[in-house]
Amino acid sequence: MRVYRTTKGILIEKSTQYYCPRDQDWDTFINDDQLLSKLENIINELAPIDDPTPYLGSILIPAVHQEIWASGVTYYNSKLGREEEAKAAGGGDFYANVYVADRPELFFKSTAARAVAHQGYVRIREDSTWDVPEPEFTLCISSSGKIIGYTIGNDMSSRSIEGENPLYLPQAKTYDGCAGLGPCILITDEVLSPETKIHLKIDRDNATVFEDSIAINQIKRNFEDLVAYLFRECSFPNGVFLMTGTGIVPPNDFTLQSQDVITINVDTIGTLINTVK
Ligand code: DO4
Ligand code: MG
Repeated sequence: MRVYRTTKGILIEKSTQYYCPRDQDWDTFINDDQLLSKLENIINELAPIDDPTPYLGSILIPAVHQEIWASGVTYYNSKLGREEEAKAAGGGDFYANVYVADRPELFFKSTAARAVAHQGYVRIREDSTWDVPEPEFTLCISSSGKIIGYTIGNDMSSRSIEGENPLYLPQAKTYDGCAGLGPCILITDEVLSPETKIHLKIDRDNATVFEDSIAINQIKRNFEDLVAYLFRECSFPNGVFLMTGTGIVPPNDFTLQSQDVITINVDTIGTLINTVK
């Protein structure tokens, strides 16, 4: 089942039918360890709506008071890209070391207010010269630390600022319009196929300028370990989103431009599309 937060209220999608529960507070609704059975109960009481178009045309970010965190250097491609980018500044080893360390790299990425929804405008920083999207399989986690669903994240990143000095990471990663999240949350009790693909496409002037895919089984870490580290000394009263890292790194001569259209598709979840402002 998929759950959307929209300007018209919550939308639940099951098979090809859509349901709209009334008067639900998003934070309470989503932060539920039994979310799947709650959704089943709700739709058993409701008739499907005739036309979901107005809801699907007004999708909001699936976060209100949930923080958005991110994992780093969880895929080999990310380790390689970062090593290269930070070499001149003497920071290459940090990335190689964290790739093999027990403790993962976890960082605070964004509040909901700094992130944008499906069809929203992400930004590149004015003081940055080298920018990429990072298409990331993203966990939706309840306040108790249970993974209750999955969504898609775009961890927009300034490679020029991050490459200048690893200590600049918060500035490379967190700024207004620094992330896309959505379009929905996939709620399922089925184990996702390890072959689940993350696909990134970047279009410029109606032509594709970069495209690549990676399967989630190429990740070096397991999702439960990432969550366990995140919850070690942090509590999340409304739950939290955790991006799990990028496995797709465009070539070094690629940088995003204004009006580029970034499309991230993950099998079974859906497609997150953002344009660069
Ligand atoms: O260490 C820098 C950030 C890494 C990251 O965002 C990623 O691997 O996805
Ligand atoms: Mg990332």
